[in-house]
Amino acid sequence: ISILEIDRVAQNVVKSHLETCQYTTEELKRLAWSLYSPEEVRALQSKSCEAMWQQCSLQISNAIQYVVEFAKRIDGFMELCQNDQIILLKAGCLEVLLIRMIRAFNPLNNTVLFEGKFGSVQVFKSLGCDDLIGAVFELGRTLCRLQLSDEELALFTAAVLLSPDRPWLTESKKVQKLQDKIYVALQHEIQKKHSAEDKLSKMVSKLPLMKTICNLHLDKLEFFRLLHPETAMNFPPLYKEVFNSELQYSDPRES
Ligand code: 4D8
Repeated sequence: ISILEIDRVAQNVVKSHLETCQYTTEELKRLAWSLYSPEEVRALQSKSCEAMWQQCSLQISNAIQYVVEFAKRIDGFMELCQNDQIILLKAGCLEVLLIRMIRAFNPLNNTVLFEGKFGSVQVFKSLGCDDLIGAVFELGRTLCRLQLSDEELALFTAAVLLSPDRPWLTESKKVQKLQDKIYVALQHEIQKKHSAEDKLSKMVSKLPLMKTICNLHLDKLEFFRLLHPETAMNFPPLYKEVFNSELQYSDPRES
């Protein structure tokens, strides 16, 4: 592949990322000052488990819409068959969200942006998913240590989305080719800076923890659905579509 093509890939992916991030880096910097007050934290903690799940699924569903838009703008994604587009989005969107989370994560005080303010693990207490939340915050801390630029973030999330090893893909060779180019572009981007040469392998080494978190989230959701079927039925359609365990032919690109 030519250097020209790699540059074109990088430009397209970075542009798509910047156009589909709901907050700019400047906005996030300003927001970092607004923390939940102790009273607000107490109020969130005393919410019912159902209400908090509803709130979180809404936030996730909202963020997924931007990931779907990101995918659509990546050259080559829309040329994949519809079946594969759906498989890649369903399998990859939580991982992408978890990587995107570092833009909205403050490692200095271990807080994340949630509904306009920064809060610690305490904010999510009433979900009853301490292990899941603990793992999410741990990932946030370790990913933040890598100090990824928006360019690196864009290329990394695109590479994760275009994973050729997702089950049931029909054209995984096509996906592989797209991912290869993105990884070359990412390596190229990393080399531009004086950053450590093993940065890419450090990034890739976080993928197993992300997979663990995704599986933990699915387990929690399944259990929640058993306890509170009526609440789960009212989760946002996009959240249900993406995380439904049943095999079904829904299309997250349309919600
Ligand atoms: O840009 O859309 O504003 C997390 C959710 C991020 C989950 C969101 C969340 C994000 C996962 C709320 C609940 C990551 C941004 C804000 C909301 C991703 C946890 C924190 C987006 C990046 C930060 C900032 C709870 C946004 C993991 C797990 C959910 C259950 C339903 C149990």
